[in-house]
Amino acid sequence: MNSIFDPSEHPHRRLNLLTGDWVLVSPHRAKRPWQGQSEKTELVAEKSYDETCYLCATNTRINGEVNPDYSQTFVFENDFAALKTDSPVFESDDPLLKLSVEQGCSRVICFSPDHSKTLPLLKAEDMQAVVKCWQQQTAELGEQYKWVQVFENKGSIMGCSNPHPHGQVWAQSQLPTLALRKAENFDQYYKEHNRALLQDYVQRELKEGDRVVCENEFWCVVVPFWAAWPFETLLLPKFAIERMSELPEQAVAPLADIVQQITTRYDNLFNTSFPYSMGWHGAPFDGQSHPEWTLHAHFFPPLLRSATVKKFMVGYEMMAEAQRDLTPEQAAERLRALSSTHYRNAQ
Ligand code: H2U
Repeated sequence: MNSIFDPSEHPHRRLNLLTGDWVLVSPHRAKRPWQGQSEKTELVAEKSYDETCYLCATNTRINGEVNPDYSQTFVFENDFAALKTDSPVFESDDPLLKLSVEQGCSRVICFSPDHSKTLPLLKAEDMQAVVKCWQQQTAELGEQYKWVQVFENKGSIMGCSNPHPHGQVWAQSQLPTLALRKAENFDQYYKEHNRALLQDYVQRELKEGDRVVCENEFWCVVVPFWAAWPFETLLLPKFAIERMSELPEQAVAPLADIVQQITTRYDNLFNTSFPYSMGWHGAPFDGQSHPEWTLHAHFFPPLLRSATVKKFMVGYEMMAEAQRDLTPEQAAERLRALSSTHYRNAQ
């Protein structure tokens, strides 16, 4: 083995500054053969309207309510909400069996009435409507709840229950585990450097360039240095902003653009409707300013080497820590090289 360290050759660990978790990078393993499980290719909805879909306009949902004849986004209270507004307050500080009742609400966001249009396929103005909906929902729920989680599960492989393009927003009164951990790490960095961690990080990534996938005047997408999923990305602002609710008007269209840039590249990677879970993290709504926080989004896609072979986070990952084969730099290079025109629009 070569005695000079080469990150694209030699196993090493990288620290995720946001979670405090390490990830093991084993680049030489990318060459191993695969005879394991294959996933089904994601079926792409062809029809703009499906009479059996619970989310299409004018259709009846499972609880008997009829969806309006909506023209852009449509938000409704989840009929099977994971959080309830009126759970009775209760705490148990038992050292072995701790419990704390949580109050909150969960809503479903239909991105558009078109059953076949995932985010990269929406018209620019319809994608902007989705961004404004994320902003409006975050602002509204932030009035009442400390944490507002906007996210999208895309594809059945990620547990998405309905092909109609949609996301969700959950709001709750306590900070969930990952938000709390991130808040602590942002706080510590701010105390040490008097700057927001992610504002320093985005400048560093733009300077280095090899993990940048795409960018515009306001936003950029990188495969983070510490990415765990093969094609995981981080969407970052190039300006100071703490929360989605504070999005300035001039950054809305560029945000819609960058979301379409990254999701188009994802679909083009394996010529499939690329599955992922994505979500937004911004400063908690606790009535205070949080200069240590920077609004950002994560995309966590499960696919590894084709539309049908996914990365399994199993034995070592469950028992020790996350592990990846191809390096974040190699993943960024592949995503960057892809066309920014969606393959379904290219013919
Ligand atoms: P996912 O596909 O990401 O699971 O989200 C869809 C949500 O939509 C799911 O949480 C809700 C499910 O509870 N839903 C309704 O609230 N009403 C319906 O009629 C169908 C689905």
